[in-house]
Amino acid sequence: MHHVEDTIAAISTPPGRGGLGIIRVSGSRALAVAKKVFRPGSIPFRELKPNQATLGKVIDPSNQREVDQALMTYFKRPRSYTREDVVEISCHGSPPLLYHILEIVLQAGARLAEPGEFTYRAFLHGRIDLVQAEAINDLINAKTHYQAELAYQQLQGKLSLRLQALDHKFLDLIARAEASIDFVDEDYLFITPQEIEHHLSELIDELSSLEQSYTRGRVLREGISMAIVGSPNVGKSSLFNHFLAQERAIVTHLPGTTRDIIVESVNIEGIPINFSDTAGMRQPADLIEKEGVRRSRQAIREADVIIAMVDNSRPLTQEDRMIIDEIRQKNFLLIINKIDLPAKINLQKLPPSVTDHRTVRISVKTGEGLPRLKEKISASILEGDLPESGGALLTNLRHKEIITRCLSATIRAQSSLHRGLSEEFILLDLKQAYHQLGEITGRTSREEMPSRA
Ligand SMILES: Nc1nc2c(ncn2[C@@H]2O[C@H](COP(=O)(O)OP(=O)(O)OP(=O)(O)O)[C@@H](O)[C@H]2O)c(=O)[nH]1
Ligand SMILES: [Mg+2]
Repeated sequence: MHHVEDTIAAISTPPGRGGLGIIRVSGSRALAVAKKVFRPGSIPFRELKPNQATLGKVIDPSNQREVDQALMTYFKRPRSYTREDVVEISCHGSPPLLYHILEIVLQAGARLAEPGEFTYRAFLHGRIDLVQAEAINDLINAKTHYQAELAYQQLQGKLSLRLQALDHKFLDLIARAEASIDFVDEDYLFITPQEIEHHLSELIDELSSLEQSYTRGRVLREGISMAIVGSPNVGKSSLFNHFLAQERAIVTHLPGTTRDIIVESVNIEGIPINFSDTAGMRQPADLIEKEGVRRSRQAIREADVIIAMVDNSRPLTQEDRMIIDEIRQKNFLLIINKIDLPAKINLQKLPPSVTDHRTVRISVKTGEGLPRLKEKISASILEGDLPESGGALLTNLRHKEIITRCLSATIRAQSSLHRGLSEEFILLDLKQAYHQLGEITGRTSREEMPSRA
């Protein structure tokens, strides 16, 4: 377990070479450690001011040799990332140099920080809650712009605020229900059953809406799966290659070129997508093609979004219609490709529900319609209302599972009320719900943590 009394240090910049490398030190001895290893250029060490970068030299105390020129910034507690005294030494980003300076810092009285220990201290000292600590990790690991934006909003406390509001509601309801039990003889109702009912249904609404936000949050965090399907030769692999910006799948003029599923991840409008190119669907000519078609069907079943492609330069075939029929229940877009060629396609026979707003006309060859297709894809995934509400989305499975448990406990409390059970029973579930909720923000574990870990 971590010793929170220790002064900790680590290289905070990523491994590898770069213009700058930063060593961070946090804890009660941070300044004392810095004093041994850093000599300011123009002022005595004791005159260093917080929040100001000072140019100077890093010194190896064992032989008084200069190691590097560096900037040192001192953040005085509690106005620092960890709420402890923090010193940052910004030197040149050379791995052997950084390791050498880290060693000097450790010899001067710091201990090597565990992974995530700076953030853990920020949590421990109440500067951030657990949701925000997790957001820092998400932000650092974000792969797309939206993921970064969502994590940043979570770090700014949007989700925490929404959870805090819930927390207060629970606490208020619990307090008033308890008072009604404790002062039952006083002929004064602290809360009527109608009021309890009102509060409970408010809580249930809010918890359900949070729970539902997880699906959209998950899309942004983990991405979705999307498959292109269609008859042979319509241009599926050509579009796939276009999105990948490389000639990943073989494209030929021969129908039946793609025989197996190819999956790659791409990033469309900031959304991470697991994208599959599939074998053209038709009456299979041989065993391999038969297996290919079976896999295409499976891809249709498993994908979150389907792109069904047809060819503008020829009339719809039996196969085209069969495919469109198979995907109608799914979230899909109908793509009419090869609009650079004369139109021979007959869309009249398709139901309006298919052709209305879900159709995009493109030519992979000339590039026409492709930007609009990207917009359509992101809109079909996000249903158009992002990212304003983004920060208060649940993106994390841990959070979602806790909210689900909290919701069930609240629903149990409501049914106890409906069955006319006494406040004690309702309170039991309410307290459990409140306890669950605290596990998201870390309130529960902080309450249970000994004050000195
Ligand atoms: N004129 C024109 N030709 C295109 C367009 N897109 C693709 N093609 C051509 O259509 C042919 C088939 O393209 P593919 O991408 O292999 O088609 P596919 O749907 O993957 O075919 P299978 O793998 O056999 O199912 C190739 O000769 C492409 O160059 C387009 O927008 N316009
Ligand atoms: Mg193909």
